[in-house]
Amino acid sequence: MRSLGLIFIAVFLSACGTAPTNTNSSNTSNVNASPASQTLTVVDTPQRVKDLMASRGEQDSAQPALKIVEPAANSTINSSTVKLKLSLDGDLKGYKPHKDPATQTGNHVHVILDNQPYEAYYEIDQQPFELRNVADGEHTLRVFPSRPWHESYKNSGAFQIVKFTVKNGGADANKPATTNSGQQMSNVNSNANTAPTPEGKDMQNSTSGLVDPTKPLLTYSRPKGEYKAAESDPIMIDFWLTNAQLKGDGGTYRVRYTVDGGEAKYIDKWAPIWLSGWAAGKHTIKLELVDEDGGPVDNGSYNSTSREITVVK
Ligand SMILES: [Cu+2]
Repeated sequence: MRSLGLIFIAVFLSACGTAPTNTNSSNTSNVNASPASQTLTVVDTPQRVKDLMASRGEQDSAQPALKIVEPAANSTINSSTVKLKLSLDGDLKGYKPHKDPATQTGNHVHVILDNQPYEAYYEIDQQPFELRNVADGEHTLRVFPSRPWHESYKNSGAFQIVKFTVKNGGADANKPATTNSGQQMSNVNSNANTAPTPEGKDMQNSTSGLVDPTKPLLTYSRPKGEYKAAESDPIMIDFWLTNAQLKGDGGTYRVRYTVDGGEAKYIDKWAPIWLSGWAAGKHTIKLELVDEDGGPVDNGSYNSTSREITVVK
């Protein structure tokens, strides 16, 4: 509420012509701006990403086809640790998930349990991946391949969703969510020193919504987490769409985004957008799938997702 108030004050001041001269919208340096008065503008893909694209040869036009081998669709798992196995196929053009140890970046797969923020899975054919402390109940798992800068591949076959159920899994409902990606085994009874350490993480408690995978579905992907230095401006919004074509792509749907509860804006073509002008601090990004009149399109509540990110300058 306080930040809304500040926006109104800023608008009022500029309407009266008494605003400082450095608040025009083309000024993206925001030297004197408070978080409340940020003005976001859609900008071109940043040069650093264009350079990365160019250095990757044909990979950007790959058509990766991802399959969820495990958990099997509609299976029941009697454990709170859910092992994930993927297979990658299709026209890869050199695309391969792998984290480069030097840069700590690389191609990876976004893995989404229910409607939680995604986890990154890098070594999909080298190391197992597990979701830990998964609560009893019905769940969905969504996966899709991503580039080092977290832009998803959007060809058909790239996205997969399965439903599964955890029964008597014994997850600790009181366990607090961990915020880092704890790459070591969470249990202490492991004596398998020779096994590769699984990638994975303790999950927050959640269950699936009443999601129908055959109906229009918006999957929130980015932004997520903390943004620093060159990555903090511009910041990419990216998402996956299933069974829904946007207005600008010949369909009727729209994706609505709202930052910090401000003015709603629309994305009418399925592609990432880059927003510049972020002030340091926490921000909330809401992505919604709506029909051509702006009405909500519900699918188990997944089509309206809010995430908090932190911008560090
Ligand atoms: Cu990513």
